[in-house]
Amino acid sequence: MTGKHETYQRFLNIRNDKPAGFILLLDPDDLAIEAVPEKVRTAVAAGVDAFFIGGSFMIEKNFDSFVQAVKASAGDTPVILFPGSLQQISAYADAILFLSLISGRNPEHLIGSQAMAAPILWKMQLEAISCGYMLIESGSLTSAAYVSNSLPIPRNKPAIALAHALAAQYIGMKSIYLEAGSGAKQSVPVAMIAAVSKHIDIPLIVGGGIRSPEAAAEKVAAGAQYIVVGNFFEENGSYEQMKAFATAIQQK
Ligand code: 1GP
Repeated sequence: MTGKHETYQRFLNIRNDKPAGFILLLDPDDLAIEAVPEKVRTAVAAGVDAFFIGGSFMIEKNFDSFVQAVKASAGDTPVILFPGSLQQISAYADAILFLSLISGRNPEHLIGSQAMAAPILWKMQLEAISCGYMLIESGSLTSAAYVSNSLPIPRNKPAIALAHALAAQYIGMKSIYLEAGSGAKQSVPVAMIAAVSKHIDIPLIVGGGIRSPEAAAEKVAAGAQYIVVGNFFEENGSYEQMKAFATAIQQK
C-alpha cells in the first residue's frame, strides 16, 4: 500500500512557522534540463519551500531525467509531482499530488485517470497526496480547462468553491488547490480564498496568474497557505525576484 506520509507531513510543517509556503512550479515543457540545476539552486537559496513539477503537455522531455535533475539540486526541499497527464509520473520524486478535478463533471478526471495511475504508484511506492483540484474562471480559456474538457467555477461565486472544498474534505482528501490556470489573466479572487480558507482545515493551495509579491501577499492575507508560481519565473528567475516573493509569502 502507499502508506508513506513523510512528504505530506513535511508539507504540513511548512505552515507551522510561517503564514504560508512558497512553491515553485517547474514545467518540463518550458525549462531546458540544462537550466534546471541553477534555477533550483537559486530557488532553494531564496527560500522556496517546495517544488512542483508538471504541465498540461509534455512534448519532448524525458520526464524521469527532468525529475532527477530537480532532485539532485533541491537538497532537503520536497519535490512533488503535479501531473497534467499519466505520463508525468516518476519514482524519483518525493511524492505526487493525487489530483481529482472536483470542479468538473468529467468522470475521466474525477476517477478514471486516478484508477489508471494507482497501480503504477503502488508499484513505485510513491507517496500520494490526495488533492481536490478546482479550476476557477480566470478571464479566458486556460489549457487546464481545455484539456480536461470541464467548466471552471465562476469567479464571483465563492459559495460554489466552498461547497466543493467542504465536500473534498468530507471525502477525506488531504489538500485543496484553487487554480486559475497557468498564465491566467486573472488570479483566484481573494473573496473566494477567504470563503474557502475560513471553513476548511486541510492545506489550501492557490496558484495561477500570480505575477507579483504584492499579489502573492494579498492571497496569503486572505487565507492561502501555499502559493504556487510558475510562469513568472520562467522569464524572471533571479535570486532577488525569488527572494521578494519568499519574503511576501513567508513573513508574518
Ligand atoms: C499553474 O497554479 C500554477 O498550475 C501556476 O500558475 O504559471 O500562472 O504561475 P502560473
